[in-house]
Amino acid sequence: MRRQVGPSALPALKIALMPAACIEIHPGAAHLPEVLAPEEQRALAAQCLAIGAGPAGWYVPRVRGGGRMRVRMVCLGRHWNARTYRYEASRSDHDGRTVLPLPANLADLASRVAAAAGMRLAPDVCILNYYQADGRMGLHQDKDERPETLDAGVPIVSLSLGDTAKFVIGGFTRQAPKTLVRLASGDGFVFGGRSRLRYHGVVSILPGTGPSGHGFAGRLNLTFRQGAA
Ligand SMILES: O=C(O)CCC(=O)C(=O)O
Ligand SMILES: [Mn+2]
Repeated sequence: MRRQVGPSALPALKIALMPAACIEIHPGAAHLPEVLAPEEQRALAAQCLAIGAGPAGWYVPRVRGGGRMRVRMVCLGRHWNARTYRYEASRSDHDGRTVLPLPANLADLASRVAAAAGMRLAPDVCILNYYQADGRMGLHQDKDERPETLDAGVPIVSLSLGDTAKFVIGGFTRQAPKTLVRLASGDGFVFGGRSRLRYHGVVSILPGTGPSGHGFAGRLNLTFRQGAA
């Protein structure tokens, strides 16, 4: 059973999605600017930061070669192991802690953002990424979920909070031409269908571009996935 995570003092996050523009970048890949209203962004950021500050919170993954990723991470629902590229129940590549459950309100939010882009998602995992000013994420495919999920084109839903990121989405090889999308606070990005396996990454963070009053510096990103269990 999924349980709510985070201090009980936090208000339950009731997201009334703003009527958002849905900008098609490729068939199956869409940018939804400001899908979250400012107060919804603040509540979501508070929930993410509370999770990250708790036990089994933020850590910096080390990849296969031993290098450190340029982002702090927490996985909810299942843990993504940066060395094996597999999902697992505990953080065996870091501290062995049991992964935290995916809060029901976050899963529900992701499903509704997917629906706003005309897709269906019942996520079992959320990866929280916390980027500092020098954070980035290299070009990659999200392909570690179950083959049937990938084959069906079940989307990834990404939500961004805080500083704007220069996000790129390309094709099905590293060399394919890329489109730059600036993901600002409150933006959604959904890629599924024929775009599910497109290469993508975060080139840089634009420090100081996030809204004031969120109570954190840098950028939070949540990516929701189905098929990790
Ligand atoms: O931070 C982002 O916008 C993208 C994150 C991402 O691609 C991932 O976590 O796999
Ligand atoms: Mn990704």
